[in-house]
Amino acid sequence: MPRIVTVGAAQLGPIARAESRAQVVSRLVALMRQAKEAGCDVVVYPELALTTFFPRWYMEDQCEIDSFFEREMPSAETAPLFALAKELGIGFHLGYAELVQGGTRTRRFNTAILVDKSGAIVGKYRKVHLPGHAEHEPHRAFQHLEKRYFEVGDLGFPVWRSFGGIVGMCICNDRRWPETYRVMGLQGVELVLLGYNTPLHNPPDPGHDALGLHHNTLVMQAGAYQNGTWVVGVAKAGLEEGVMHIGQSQIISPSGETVAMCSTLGDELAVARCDLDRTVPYKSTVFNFARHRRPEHYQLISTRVGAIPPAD
Ligand code: CDT
Repeated sequence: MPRIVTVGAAQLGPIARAESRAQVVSRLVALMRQAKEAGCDVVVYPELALTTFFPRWYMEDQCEIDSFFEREMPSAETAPLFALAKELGIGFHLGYAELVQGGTRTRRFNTAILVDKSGAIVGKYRKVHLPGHAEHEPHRAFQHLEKRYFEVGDLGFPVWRSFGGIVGMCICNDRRWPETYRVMGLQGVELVLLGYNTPLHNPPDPGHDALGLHHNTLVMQAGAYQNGTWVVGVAKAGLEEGVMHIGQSQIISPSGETVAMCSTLGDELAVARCDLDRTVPYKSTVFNFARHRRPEHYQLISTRVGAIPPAD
């Protein structure tokens, strides 16, 4: 019997700075209804899906910075999303900026949650690989201040039994690191959900710009194949506050092949029926970790490489 999870990759077009949470949530609600009509079990929204991608701006006023963060989830503004999920019987993945108050200090994370078909939060992930910089770099065309506004996530890369399989999450830049997938792969992950905001222009090395779409697909396809898992990557796309972001939200099978992809830079749903049992041939043969991985040799090799004397 196949284990089908029908997934909707709910790409968002740009979100303006002036757009309210209520306006954004109404866009998310429309995509959720569309996903239900398409037979989806779960709908996946992008990274920081409730606001514009604010790390592009250097800000000093903490009140202004905190206006982009959520203090509770669900909140009054996001409650309609949870209510609709429960009413329709559809799960969702949502990225947002999380502010945690308590103890001696306030903490801020780039976070994603997994919500099941009853509208209950079943998983939370906090972004580990924060790209960019912490100080203002005025020479850049725009900033990428994730290192300033967020702490490194403190939850690791857990997986959850949900939607009839083993589900994991990561966020944007995490998708470029093989460790992200492998840590979840070692826990048997079958479906990785992730959102991204990726500017087309890379200020530190514009030479990458023409390869942005290639690298996006490359890293997610490699992560899927090398760990025998489905990967769903969802963009916030298009020209947002003067900065162009890539789209090509896509659903990738454990073979490493993209089976569905968005073709616009706006709000758009791409749907695929993901048979979680298609992970089995990969996890049981070429990527049977217990049988073929050799972690003890990885350690030996790195020690020996370090021991090679420098050339004259
Ligand atoms: N949001 C995010 O992590 N974006 C980065 C941009 C490139 S690094 C400045 C990414 O890896 O897509």
